[in-house]
Amino acid sequence: MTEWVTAYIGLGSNLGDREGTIRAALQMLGGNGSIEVTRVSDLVETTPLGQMAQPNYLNGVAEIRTRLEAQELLRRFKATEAALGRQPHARWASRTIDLDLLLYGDRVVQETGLVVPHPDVPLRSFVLEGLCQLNPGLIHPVLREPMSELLQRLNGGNFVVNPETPQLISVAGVIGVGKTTLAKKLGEVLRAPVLFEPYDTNPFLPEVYAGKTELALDSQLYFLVYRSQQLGKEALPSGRATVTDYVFDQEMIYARRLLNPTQLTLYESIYQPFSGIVTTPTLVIWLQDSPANCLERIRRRSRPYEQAVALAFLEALDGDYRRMFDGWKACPVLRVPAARLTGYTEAVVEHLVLQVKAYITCR
Ligand code: A4P
Ligand code: MG
Repeated sequence: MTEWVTAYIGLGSNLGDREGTIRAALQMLGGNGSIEVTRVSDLVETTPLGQMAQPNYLNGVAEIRTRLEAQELLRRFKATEAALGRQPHARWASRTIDLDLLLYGDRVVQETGLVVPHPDVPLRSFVLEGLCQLNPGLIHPVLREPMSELLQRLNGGNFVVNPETPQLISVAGVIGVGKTTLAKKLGEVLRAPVLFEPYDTNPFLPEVYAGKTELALDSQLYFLVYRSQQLGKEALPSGRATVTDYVFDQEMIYARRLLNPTQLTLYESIYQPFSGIVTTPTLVIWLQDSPANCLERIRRRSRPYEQAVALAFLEALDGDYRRMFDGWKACPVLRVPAARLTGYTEAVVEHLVLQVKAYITCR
């Protein structure tokens, strides 16, 4: 027995009377003096994660106060699961009831058979929504970010870390925001290869910037071919991090801005098959700054052909990125204001890398 600790339980069921079993589990847990169930979130219908043919889940979160040690609490969960008919099973099989210890106060536990906070918390909207509903100010004790911020990164999605696929981290944002610097830094700290945008080898780009719009299609095709080679499914190692200083999908943004209607129609029909063969990012880092600040950086780095870029163009791109990421479902999006990275201090980099690691596996 210990002093009273507030903890959060992830509730899940996808067999039998799902709601009845969840309520019964909470009643059983609360039926002894060492656990008090204080609040229960809405229970929501979710489709099964992990691409298995299974019935839908009912998921929710409960807040408890407990005097049990974390390991003892987990034993109670397992006993309750067994009493409610959960069969010994393969990992991630259908279950009458699943009780996960999401948080135990702000303790961090890394023991055999028990990891707290539960590593899937940052990946699941239905868990974060439940936590936010019960305690809007709750901070993730390892990531040191509000649960509401973690929720926003998922855009309503639920994700699974898959070590069998390449762990692609793509840095996105308008020209001049500082993507390359950030990508290099991440590559260094994660000891991961960094793939750069081939802007300096694209023979058409300076001419397009100089006003030769008839070469815009050539320039876009150059990027498309080069990027699809960089990001081809066979090109990146599985289970390891790779960083890019661009996101593949930005190609459509630039195409819409730079191509005339005839070029765009042709480009779109070519884009589709290419987009099918590239690796989907595991995480996007969207670096954000005002278009005026980006223009200032472009002036300072003085790549000659970029000097023609106008503020209005950067403003338009900024809106395009916003629209793209508002509807982004492919992976979590970590929004980083450029001002927060000023000087890339050790503390800033450490915090950023902590966030990144929550969404990938690094072998
Ligand atoms: N374990 C370690 N840390 C913890 C913790 N903080 N809480 C160990 C609970 N258990 C923890 O768990 C496997 C082992 O993890 C335990 O022996 C324990 O020592 P388990 O509950 O027996 O097995 P599981 O539930 O299949 O695995 P796990 O890792 O808990 O996965 P999840 O997150 O429960 O995933 N789709 C939807 N839509 N909704 C779901 O709730 N759940 C799963 C299972 C798959 N798909 C789903 C859902
Ligand atoms: Mg479980």
